[in-house]
Amino acid sequence: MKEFGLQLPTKPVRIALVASSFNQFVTDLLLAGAQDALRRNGVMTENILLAWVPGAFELPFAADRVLEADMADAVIALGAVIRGGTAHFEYVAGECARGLTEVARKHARPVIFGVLTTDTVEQALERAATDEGNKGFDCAMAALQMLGLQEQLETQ
Ligand code: INI
Repeated sequence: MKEFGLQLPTKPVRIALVASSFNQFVTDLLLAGAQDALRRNGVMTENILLAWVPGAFELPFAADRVLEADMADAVIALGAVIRGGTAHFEYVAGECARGLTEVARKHARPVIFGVLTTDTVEQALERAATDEGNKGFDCAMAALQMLGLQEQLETQ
């Protein structure tokens, strides 16, 4: 059996962070976590791009443009959609997830879903915590692991 495990890329990679300014008190924490994971794993600052969008609904567009311009090998989309009793939640969260999936397929590059979808602000902050369980950190690791897998599959 041939097995390809979770491995970090051996070559330099370019990562794009696309972040939503809606609920920025949460996305700032996700961003800090993602940047921390990238730096700890040797991604040079000059190989990290950061693009802000107004809300999670706009994340797919930004991811698509960045990949279309070949500015990154993988995109990490960061957002926080908090229900707060509005039906808008379903549309924003659903279209964001659907759009990001479409972008990943279109460009055949990893697009990582770092968008929190929670009922409350407290739940969102819990998942963006700086000490443990930061979703941004986890998403950056996922991006690197997917690029590591891609590298293994392309060179085997
Ligand atoms: N955008 C978010 O990122 N999070 C939310 O919780 C949210 N809510 O609740 O409405 C939200 N709405 C804005 C949306 O993403 C778009 O920016 C807006 O509709 C303009 O297209």
